[in-house]
Order: sequence, then structure tokens, then C-alpha cells
Amino acid sequence: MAMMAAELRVCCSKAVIKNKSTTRTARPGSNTAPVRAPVIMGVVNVTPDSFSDGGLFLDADAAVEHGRRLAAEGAAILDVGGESTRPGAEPVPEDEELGRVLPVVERLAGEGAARISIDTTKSPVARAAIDAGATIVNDVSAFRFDPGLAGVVADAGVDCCLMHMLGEPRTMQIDPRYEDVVSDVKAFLEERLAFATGEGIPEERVWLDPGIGFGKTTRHNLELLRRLDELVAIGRPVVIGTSRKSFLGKLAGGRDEGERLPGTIATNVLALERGATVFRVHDVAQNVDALAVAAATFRLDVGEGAR
Ligand code: PMM
Repeated sequence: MAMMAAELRVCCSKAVIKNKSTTRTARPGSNTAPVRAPVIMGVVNVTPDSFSDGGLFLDADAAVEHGRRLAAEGAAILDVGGESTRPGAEPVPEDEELGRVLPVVERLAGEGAARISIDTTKSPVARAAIDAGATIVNDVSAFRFDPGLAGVVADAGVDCCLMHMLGEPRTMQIDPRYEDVVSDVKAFLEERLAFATGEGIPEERVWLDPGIGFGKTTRHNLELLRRLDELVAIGRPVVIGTSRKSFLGKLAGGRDEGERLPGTIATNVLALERGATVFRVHDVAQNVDALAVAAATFRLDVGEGAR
């Protein structure tokens, strides 16, 4: 477990991810959850229809400029995606997705300011992105939509993030039901981890994500966050993506996408305390600051320049 943060092999130029040590912090009324140095994954959506930034960075120049800015603000990873996964979204043809993401991955990877993650469920897109310099495959279907993608990851020797989703984006928000959402998601992630290792991906290369908002009600999302330590106990780094999602707007009395940063930060701080490692966000600078303060508080580690 103590090796996890190091296993992420993130380029650590920012203070918030400088300290890779893992310590245990007691939390009232519960077991102890490991608190790890937070790693920020900035979202670069090259799509016309993503729920909060669709259409803003469809042009490759705009997407690259956005990625540069997020890296400068402290994102250690840039997650480049060319297919929206918003509820109800239809799949995007492979060549269209490739045309959106490839020029952006090539340029951002070439600049080396951050690791590049490719947010895709398709083998050909992942393969081309890896050839262009991506070192992480973020698959929101956890190899369910294209099982051959596991072999692409294994052969390339890159990392992957496997996320839970109930069904598919087109239908996932239609009356989602679980027996116990945390146990069900945990069983799914364990099964997907076993599939990945069976396909030749070393366990150290697999990160897991509960898929906040992917076939979940507000109560499901909150239960997953409240009991995140149960997913951390699987023993792999946990990625969390609450950024600007609709349940945050509902809980705050009806906030639009652009007004959900306070809710995003609240959930990320809680997730950090419960052991999450990677935080997928749109608003990098603000989350970097918030998580630096939270991490220092949990570890009583004020870092250089703050003594
Ligand atoms: N959320 C979205 C897209 N990709 N990947 C991971 N691993 N986790 C997430 O929660 C996640 C994701 C949807 O958000 P966006 O449309 O703003 O990118």
C-alpha cells in the first residue's frame, strides 16, 4: 500500500504532489484510511457536447491551449477525451473521435508538461493516442465495450483507469438501482481488475474509479463518497471524478455547471480523507490549492515555504 503514490509515476513539479509519502490518519468513528498525496487530472474535452465544457475546446488549438493552462496550474495528468459520456449521449464514430483527440494528444505529449491520459473506450483510439505519447488509458467502460482494449494496454505497458458505470451512457440514468451501491461497485471493480490482470496488465498499472454520476442517483453518489475507504481497500489507487456534476448542483439548491466548484472541492477533500489518490477536475488551480491545504492538514505537513 505504501508504494501506491510512487507507482503512479507522475511528474511531480508542483508542491501539492511533491510529498509522495503515505501516512495513516484516524477518522472519527471509523477505521483508519490512508491519506495520499493528491494527484490532479485536468479535463481536456475535445467534444461539442460534454455537459459542462462541450464545444469550448473542439478546435485543436483551443484544446492544446487549455491543456497547457491546466498543466501550468498544477495538473500532473491531462485527460483528453473526444466522446461525451453525458447521460443520453450517443456513441461517436471511431474516425471522428480520432480526428478530435489525436492532434491534441500529439502536441500536449510533445510538450511534456504533464502525463497524457486518453479518455476512450475504443482500442484504435487508445492505440493511436499511445503512439502519440499518451501513457494512461482512461476507460469509463472498464474494458466492457471493447475487451480487446485490455490487450492494447498490456502490450503498450501503460497505466489504465477502470471506471464503474451502470450499463451505457444512453440509458444509465434511467432509474438506476443497486442492492448496496458500494458493495455492488466494489464487486464490479474487483471483477474488472481480475479481468485486466488476466489479460496481462500488471496489477500495479490499474487504477479504479467508482464512476460518480454514471448510473447513480444523488444518494448513490453520496454513499460512494461516504464509504470510499471500502473501495480504497481493494488496494489500487482510486480516481474520483465529481467535478461540476449535476448532483452537486442539486444539493446546493440548483446550481448551474459553472457554479459547482465549491461542491466539487467539498467532495474532493472528503475523498482525499477517505483515501482517493487522483482527482479528475475541470478547475485545476482551485482544486490544487484546496487539496494542498487538506493534505497538509491530514498529514500535518506544511511543506517547503510554509514553515
Ligand atoms: N467523468 C466523465 C468523463 N470521464 N473518467 C473517469 N475516470 N471518471 C469520471 O468520473 C469521468 C471520466 C464525465 O465528465 P466530463 O463530461 O466533464 O468529462
